[in-house]
Amino acid sequence: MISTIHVFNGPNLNLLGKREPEVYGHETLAMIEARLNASCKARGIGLDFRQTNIEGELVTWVQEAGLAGEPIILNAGAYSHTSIALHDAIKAARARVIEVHLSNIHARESFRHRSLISPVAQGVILGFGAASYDLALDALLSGRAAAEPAAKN
Ligand code: CA2
Repeated sequence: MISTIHVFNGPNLNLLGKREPEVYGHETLAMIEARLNASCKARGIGLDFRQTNIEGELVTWVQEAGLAGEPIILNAGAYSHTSIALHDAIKAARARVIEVHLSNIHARESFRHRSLISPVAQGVILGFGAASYDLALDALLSGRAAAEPAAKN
């Protein structure tokens, strides 16, 4: 039984809907949060939705949710491509982590093609704009994502 789902957002995602709509769409982070909140509330599940521009804060949040064994939807932004610290935190977490991206990172600059967190995520959803978050939430709520964290290499 899921009691709380965490959605953690990394650097610059606070700008969503305010700049570069051709890449990231028109929805703001607050709009995504409101929609996910409605889906969770209807099922009596708590939603913890946050954004930070600080790498260490994301690491701490993953550690905390991991200790509680609560699932995480994570858009780590540019830290997805650079952060060994996040990779390690996810690997250590007892919680399931679904990596999401708004854009198809493989169709963009080559420095975005590699994600250091994909190998330790339960699954990855990308390229569907703001709907990437809804698809990740649906995977958790529908039970289509396995209930236990996958083995993490
Ligand atoms: O596609 C995604 O979700 C990304 O995680 C978004 C990150 C980017 O660094 C990743 O490679 C892919 C960037 C988020 C920046 O968001 C902005 C939104 C509006 C204006 C400027 C940046």
